[in-house]
Formats: sequence, C-alpha cells, structure tokens
Amino acid sequence: MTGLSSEQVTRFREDGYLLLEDAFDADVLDGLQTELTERIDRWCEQALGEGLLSDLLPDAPFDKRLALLSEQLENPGPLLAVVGGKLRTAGMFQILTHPDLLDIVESVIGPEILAHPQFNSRAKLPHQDASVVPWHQDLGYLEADAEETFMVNFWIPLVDATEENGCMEVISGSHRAPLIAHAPGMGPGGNFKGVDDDQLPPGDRVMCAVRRCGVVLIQHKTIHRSVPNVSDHIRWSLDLRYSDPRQPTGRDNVPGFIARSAEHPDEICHSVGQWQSIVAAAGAPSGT
Ligand SMILES: O=C(O)CCC(=O)C(=O)O
Repeated sequence: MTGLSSEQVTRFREDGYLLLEDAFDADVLDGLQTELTERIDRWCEQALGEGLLSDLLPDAPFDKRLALLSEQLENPGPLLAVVGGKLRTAGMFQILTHPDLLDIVESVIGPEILAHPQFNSRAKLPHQDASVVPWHQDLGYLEADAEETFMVNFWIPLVDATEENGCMEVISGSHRAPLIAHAPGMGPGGNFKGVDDDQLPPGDRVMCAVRRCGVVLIQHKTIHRSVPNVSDHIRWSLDLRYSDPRQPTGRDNVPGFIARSAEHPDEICHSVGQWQSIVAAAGAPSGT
C-alpha cells in the first residue's frame, strides 16, 4: 500500500472515517503478537509457581488463550494489564513506524508526522463488560487545546473484527461536531467516559467489521464506540494515533515521537530505545 488515493482522502475528510482492507502485510503484526504471547507466558509461569494457576494452556490459540487463563484466576486484572494499554515495545514501535501506515498518514496530513502519545493495545474478552467502550470522541480523552489538530487515528484488529466479537461502530460525519461533553461512569462496566445518547449528532451508524491487516481510520472528533463481544474468542486490537508535531496533542505531559519528517529528518526517532528515552526524559508516569 502506498498511501491513500485522493478519493479515499476526500471520503475520510467528508465522513470522518474510512475502512481499509489489506492496509499492510500480515508480518507487520507478528512482532507485537509474539511479544504479547511472551508477556502472557512470563506472567503465567510466575502465577503457576505461586499456585494461582493450574494450567498454562501453551497450545491454546492466540484468540482464546488469555480468556481461558483468566477464567482460572480469582483476579485476572494483573494478567490483563501486562498485555493492555501503552506497550512501548519493539513490536509496537515497528507497527507505529511502518512505512505503510506512515504513507496513509502522509496522504492526509503531509510529511510531518508525530506518533501521538495516546495509543492502546486491547484484549476484549468475550462477554466482558469492562472492555465495551461507549460512544465517545477520542478528543474527549485529551485536553481541549487539541480540538483543531487534525488527527489520523488507526484502529487495527489483530484478529478479524466482526460485529459479533465487538468491532467498532462509528457515526458518519460526526467529526464535524465540536467537542461534546463526556460524562464519567459510562459503558456497561461504568469504567469509561462517554457521550449520552441524547447528545449524539445525527448521521448513519456504520458497523466497521474489518479483517486482520485492515484498518478503521477515524478522526479525533468522530463519534465511535465498540460493541459487546458475544463471540467465543478474544477481539485483540490496537488503537494508534498520528498528528502534525507542530500542533497540540492534547496530552502535554507525555511526549510522542517524530515518526517521519521532511523538514527535520534529524529529529526522527529511529529505535524503541530512543522512544523509551524520550518518554523517560519527560518524566511521564509509566503507563501514561
Ligand atoms: O477497541 C475498542 O474496543 C475501542 C477503541 C476505541 O474506542 C478507540 O480507539 O478510541
């Protein structure tokens, strides 16, 4: 893939979302997927030693194992934490800096590209309320000074994402709305900020099923949610964001890194170690 066509850019700007199948090769995700498996292995080996687990299930498939392990645990929270949130790992760096992704971003905002500090890895277990994300704008989770920053947000499934396993749903054209007030305690688990139904702007609701190696692109004001996972397997995904480094990120206390720059090539971050140093030097609390 070498960026978006001008028709795709126009559709993205008009609708505030774009579905892309086969946006990159499967091996782009392999490094991170191996890291996730290694993290699960390490945590579980220790838990086995402590008598918290009885079976490591080494042969269970990637899209089932974490859920089966969680069922054995009285408190699965610490296990889920090792694979969720902001993993500043080599595999994540490889994805964030992959030319196929950066070409897509460049088609929309040009060649000055910051890998935004807000990103997540998510394992959405079957029938798990706490991972069902209510209607929101990503801007609702950022400082309001980023309202005019045109962000290009990638939602990337690690398994084929379907309505049944909890894919994303977007409201077409909703990115033209201003920042809408987000209330705490929303979603079936009461653990997310979100927008009340009566504040949702009009627009077609589009269920964004997309296969592994595909992408759902949204903008930071596009209203979206993820629907419940009623399947028998885990919907693994990443959400990554990019913006122009000269514009506010809405996350002043955590830096991103320059992923591509025509103007200042000397400022490009070339390794995961450099990325980790940039974040450490800013004194950002770990996990933010
Ligand atoms: O992956 C999900 O379930 C929700 C993702 C989301 O809402 C986001 O990327 O902002």
